[in-house]
Amino acid sequence: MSTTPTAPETGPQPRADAPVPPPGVGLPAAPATAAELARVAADRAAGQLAPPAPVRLHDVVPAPAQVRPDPTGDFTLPPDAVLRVSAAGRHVAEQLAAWLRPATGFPLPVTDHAEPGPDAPLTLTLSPAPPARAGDAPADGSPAGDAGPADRVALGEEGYRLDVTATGVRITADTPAGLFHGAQTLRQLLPPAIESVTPVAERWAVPGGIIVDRPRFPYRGAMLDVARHFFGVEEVLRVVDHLARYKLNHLHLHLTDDQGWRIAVDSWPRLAEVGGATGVGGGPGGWYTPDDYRRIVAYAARRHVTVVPEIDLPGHTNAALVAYPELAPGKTAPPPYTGTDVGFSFVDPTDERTYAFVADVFGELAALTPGPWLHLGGDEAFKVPAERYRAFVERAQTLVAATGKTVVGWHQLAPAAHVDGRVLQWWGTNGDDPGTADAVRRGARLILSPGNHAYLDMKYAPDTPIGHDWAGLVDVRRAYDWDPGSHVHGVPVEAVLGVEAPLWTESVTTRAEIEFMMFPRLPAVAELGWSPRSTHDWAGFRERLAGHGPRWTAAGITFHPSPEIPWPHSATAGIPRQPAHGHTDTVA
Ligand code: TNX
Repeated sequence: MSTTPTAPETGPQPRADAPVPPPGVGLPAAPATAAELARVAADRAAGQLAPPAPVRLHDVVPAPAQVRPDPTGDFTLPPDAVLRVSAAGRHVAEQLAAWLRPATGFPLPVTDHAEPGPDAPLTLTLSPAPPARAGDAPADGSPAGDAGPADRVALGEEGYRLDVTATGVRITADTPAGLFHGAQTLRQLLPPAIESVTPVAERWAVPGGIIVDRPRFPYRGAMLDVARHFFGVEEVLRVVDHLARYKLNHLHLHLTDDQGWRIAVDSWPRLAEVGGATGVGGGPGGWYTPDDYRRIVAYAARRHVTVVPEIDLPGHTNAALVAYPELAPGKTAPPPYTGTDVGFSFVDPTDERTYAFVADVFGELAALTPGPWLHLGGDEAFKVPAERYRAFVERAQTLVAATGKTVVGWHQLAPAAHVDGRVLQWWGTNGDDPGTADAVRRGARLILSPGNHAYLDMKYAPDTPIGHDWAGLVDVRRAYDWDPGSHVHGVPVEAVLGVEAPLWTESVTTRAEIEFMMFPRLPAVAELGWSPRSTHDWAGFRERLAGHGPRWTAAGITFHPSPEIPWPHSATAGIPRQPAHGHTDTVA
């Protein structure tokens, strides 16, 4: 069931200086009959009476680089809307239509630009952006805020332009990724009920104006630890959707740890078969077959998310040692580990067999992974003496680089020699880190995951029922109030590749608990990665974020109703204050 929304031609009249609608769109020039005259008059009256769009153009998370609202340009999606798309953007248009069909109940057919047919109210176009003009604001700098005349910034690999007028919505980008991000923005500009999986009676209004947008940093990610507790493919795909909503473009999978090895390796089959059979608390564990992993990678790729697989070495390897005692320093298998301590295990750095294992595992993983990154861990190898550790890491880095991929590792890798392109993931809690700054001077780039701001496994508050607090409590403000561009002393913004929010899962066991820890902090970190620093504003962010609560409720996404956010009442109704163990879906 749905109401009959106002037809596109009945919206408020465009201002004289508003963009001219393409021919064939808008009011008929000269109605021929009295009946047509009456219809146009009625439509005009309805347009004047239509309430403003419930969402404001400024409400998008992450905040766009440039926003220029035009209240006379509000648009209402009609039931017979068609999406017209240039060929290379077809897949994005199909995705957008699939997001909008369940709640609207509209058929929303997708047609090719090149095919004959009426002009459509929703148009997605891949076209090279006009070159940036001298004096234009850089998209990653200031001043941004409202889009002024300087709305011709180069859109780049991921940018887009969204034009909403009374007669239609147009998204333009240079790449499918840009179109996809623009489509996610449009989704957020529709009323929250757009997230409903069943048809809703609603006026599907979009606020008028122009958004020109592109990211501040190229790497924006989240990590899911599938080693402490295993999460199946469906759970991971849902996490990919969460990332894509907020324009995050990397999913780091922590695939191995003491408690479980989660990816099948043909040349070392016991890694998954034996090492994958355990998990924290003695649960059944699990692992991904190559086909499972390919499915995740492909699903993510269609959402412009790159998978970054991690094999954690030389520590965090108890599960591998259980499977292959020859890798253990004493050559005897340790008992399987289902606790939550860290730092006790390591592969034997003095045995050549260990390096054959490293080469085989990363070789197979590289073949399965289209993305450019392989993460080799490197954290908390407390039992390996510093010199041994450094020598091991330097060989492992070389073996990873030999697969043709770029090495990523936790910032404990810093003392090791630089290898081309190397990226360190910094998880410290004190930005005064000379070792990391030195590695950056030697060529490393940084992904920022400060434990006391970006760690999604930290508790929000003392009474948060799951999570850690070794890095302190991380409420939404703490997740939001830091600057990746200047966080580590001596690391210039040019060396910052981006941000990542890791979710370790020692105490996280269900889909609902994943979401409870991610929302609402994931959008906070996403905004730090995407939005120009000049848009940073806690007061504005909490207001914008509040409007997302009803969206998550409608989409069945569990979230922590943080008291810092002025949620509308409807957003928190029905949301449990604490995640229920064993439930995957706590919201109707
Ligand atoms: C530290 S941060 C770890 C993980 C734990 C996490 C818990 C890092 C690279 N290693 O092994 O799961 O703390 O917060």
